[in-house]
Amino acid sequence: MNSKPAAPTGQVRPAPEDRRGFLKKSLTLSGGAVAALAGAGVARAQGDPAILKLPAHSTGLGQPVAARGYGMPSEFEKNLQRRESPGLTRAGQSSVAFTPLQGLFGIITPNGLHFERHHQGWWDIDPRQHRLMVHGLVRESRIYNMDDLMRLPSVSRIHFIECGANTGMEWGNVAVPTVQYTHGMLSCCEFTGVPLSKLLEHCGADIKKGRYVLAEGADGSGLTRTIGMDRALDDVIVAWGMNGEFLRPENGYPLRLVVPGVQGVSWVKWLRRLEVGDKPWDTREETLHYIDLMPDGLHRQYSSVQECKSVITTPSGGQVLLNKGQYNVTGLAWSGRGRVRRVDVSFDGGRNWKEARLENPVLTKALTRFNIDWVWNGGPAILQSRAIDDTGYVQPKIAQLRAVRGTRSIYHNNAIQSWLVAANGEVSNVQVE
Ligand SMILES: Nc1nc2c(c(=O)[nH]1)N[C@H]1C(S)=C(S)[C@@H](COP(=O)(O)O)O[C@H]1N2
Ligand SMILES: [Mo]
Repeated sequence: MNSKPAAPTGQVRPAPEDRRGFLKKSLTLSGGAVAALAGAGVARAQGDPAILKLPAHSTGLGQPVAARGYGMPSEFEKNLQRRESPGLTRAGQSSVAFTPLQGLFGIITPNGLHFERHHQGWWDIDPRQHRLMVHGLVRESRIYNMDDLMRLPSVSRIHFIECGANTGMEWGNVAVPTVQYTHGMLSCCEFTGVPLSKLLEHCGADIKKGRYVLAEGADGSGLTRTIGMDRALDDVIVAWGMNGEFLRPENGYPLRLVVPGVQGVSWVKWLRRLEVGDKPWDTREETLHYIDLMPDGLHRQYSSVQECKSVITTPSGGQVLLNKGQYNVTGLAWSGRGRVRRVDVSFDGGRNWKEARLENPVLTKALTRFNIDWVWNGGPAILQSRAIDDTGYVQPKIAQLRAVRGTRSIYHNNAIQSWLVAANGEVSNVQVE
């Protein structure tokens, strides 16, 4: 197989006369997601040298066990990477690397592909040196080391994390070509840690007077966010585990806050301090940033729940359908308020809708995978998905969102995404009123 270093999926432009060649290359470049696009017409077994000629792996001796103490993806999948959107920020230390949603299956994000967002760079902190202080309106201020924390009763829960700025570049108009950049500030993992409620109880927090908790990170940005006490006592986790292993350094090793349903900025990484208080702190990251500029010129603050949203990940911008016929259309849906109840898919820009299959598990405040069959007739088509959560909230069209929020927002864009499939099979990002 061809293993040339790859261009990003969005830039793949196959020569029309070499469709088989492109199919091979797309397998190499982008893994299973594009392979699925090959659709029908691949049953050409007779005379196929890939079957008739025995390859080395069928006749020789393979690699021994533990050749790699920590396993790595196949050589053929090396194009599936987190990527930085060129020119988004001036310094890589205050930037974003997006998750390649187009190449993932199911609902769990592999740890090495979890998106990254840092305000002042990431650190690999020695867990023996790390401390968490809990103080303020508590009976007893305490300082925990990692061993202390891991002796407390822990839970493991699957939740999505989405940066409030996800899809933010698309407020004014179409801005970026692929689902990696439109929706890739989104990941979903199983997190393990001690419920914040247990820690607060352990310190004797005054939950009558202390209506708020402040969380602070140990990185240079000293990132701080206020969390309401009701939420703090509900499902927030002080977490060290991520998909069965310790958090990755980029994602807050050795300790981060998990605030299910709430925008990423509240998921404080390298968590070092929790303070119980009687009013919101109104820190920089909740008064100047992560706020919504409304059409009347006022800023909306503390709009931290990520509303119901969905996106088709295959086919999506930058991918190419090789020929007409049968396809599996797949995507992700989620809601910061609970479970996804239903996802509808349109193939004609929102005129007609069909209900998609939700794959198990369908968990609260987690990504939900949906699938739906589609027979492409070879003509232009506009694909959309629309999610409804168990509160009955329906994901809005971009025009509905703009009618309320105006066009100058950055954060909290949960609009329906449209992908245009052109007659030549190329898929691109479009906006439909
Ligand atoms: N200490 C600290 N915590 C932080 C940040 C940070 O820069 N420093 N970034 C926040 C933002 S804006 C987001 S979206 C999430 C991103 O988490 P991730 O890098 O694990 O994807 O972490 C949040 N927690
Ligand atoms: Mo964020």
